[in-house]
Amino acid sequence: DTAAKRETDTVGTDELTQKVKRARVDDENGDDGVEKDPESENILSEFKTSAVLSDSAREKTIFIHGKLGDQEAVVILEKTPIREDTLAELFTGSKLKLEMKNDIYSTYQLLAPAKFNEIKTTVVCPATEKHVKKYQRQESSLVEETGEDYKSITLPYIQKQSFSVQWVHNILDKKAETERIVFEDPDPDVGFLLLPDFKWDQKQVDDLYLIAIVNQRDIKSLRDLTSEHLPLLQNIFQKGKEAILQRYSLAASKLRVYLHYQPSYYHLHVHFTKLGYQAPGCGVERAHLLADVIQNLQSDPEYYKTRTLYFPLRAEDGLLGQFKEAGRL
Ligand code: GTA
Repeated sequence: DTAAKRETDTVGTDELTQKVKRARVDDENGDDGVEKDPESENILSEFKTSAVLSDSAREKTIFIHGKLGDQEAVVILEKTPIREDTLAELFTGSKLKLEMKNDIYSTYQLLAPAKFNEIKTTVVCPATEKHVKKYQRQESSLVEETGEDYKSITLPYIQKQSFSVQWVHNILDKKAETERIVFEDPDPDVGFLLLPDFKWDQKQVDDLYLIAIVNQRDIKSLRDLTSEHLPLLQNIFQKGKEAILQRYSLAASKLRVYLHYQPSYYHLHVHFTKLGYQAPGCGVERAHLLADVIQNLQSDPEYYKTRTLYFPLRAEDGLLGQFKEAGRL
């Protein structure tokens, strides 16, 4: 059936991502650049670019739309941070080409060994039209959503139109990313899985990014939370912080722990990022600190059902169209 097919497709896509990741690790480990692992073939050699969706010289990222075989795909390339533990080898093992010298100032092109030139690569394939729009540079508008607007505009829209959460179910069902799990509480009500977000390459703690995915499958977002969920939220907060301290020696005071509203994926999850790291979506218009969420529900059990919530929507987001049609913008 369709659900089963979609599941196979998603697992297939995950394998694709794993292949890309393995290729990256192999490049790093093998100095001769010869591929020994037959699974590390470069699937992107077949990629045909159709458009650059967005790019940033500052972030050193580029989001590309194109085709992999006959399937639509989005490829995200991101240059990775320079790590302190690689500096000695970077200085001794590179070639240095002088560009200019003026008094005490000089600039060079440092030609580093291949293993330092990795580019973190994310592939979404097959990508839907919604994925293409998500990664396209667009202007945003701030939307004001009352509890009523949620019921009459947002909820019907997300029930029809949101991204598949198959990847989340694959994680919870241990069909994908099992080896990446950092912590697990199997309790069906207050339990969750903590694992690295796929935006984090886990090479340095400076841009640490993990997500906690709740075991309960029917909590869509912040809007569904009531005081009934306090034990769940407190459990994630407490055990998530402990697990990160244990695994990465990063104290709770160095973490930004928050939920997105609106999220992209409507299965409740909590973002754990390093405080100093400006993760995409950590601005005040989208991120809600878990500590505040807990306090708000303690003082008003129906806080998130009744309050007006504010969030940005991109120009091409169908939900924005719904708010406009309803005369709410
Ligand atoms: N471990 O398969 C997955 C997976 N997927 C499909 C999404 N996530 C996953 N994690 C694992 N395995 O933090 C992560 C996402 C995100 C979280 C969902 O789950 O990385 P959300 O529902 O609040 O959605 O959180 P959000 O924040 O809109 O999604 P996302 O993808 O982070 O997009 C926000 C912006 O971040 C994008 O518009 C883009 O500007 C930027 N971005 C997205 N992906 C990348 C990337 N790979 N590299 C650089 N920037 C990126």
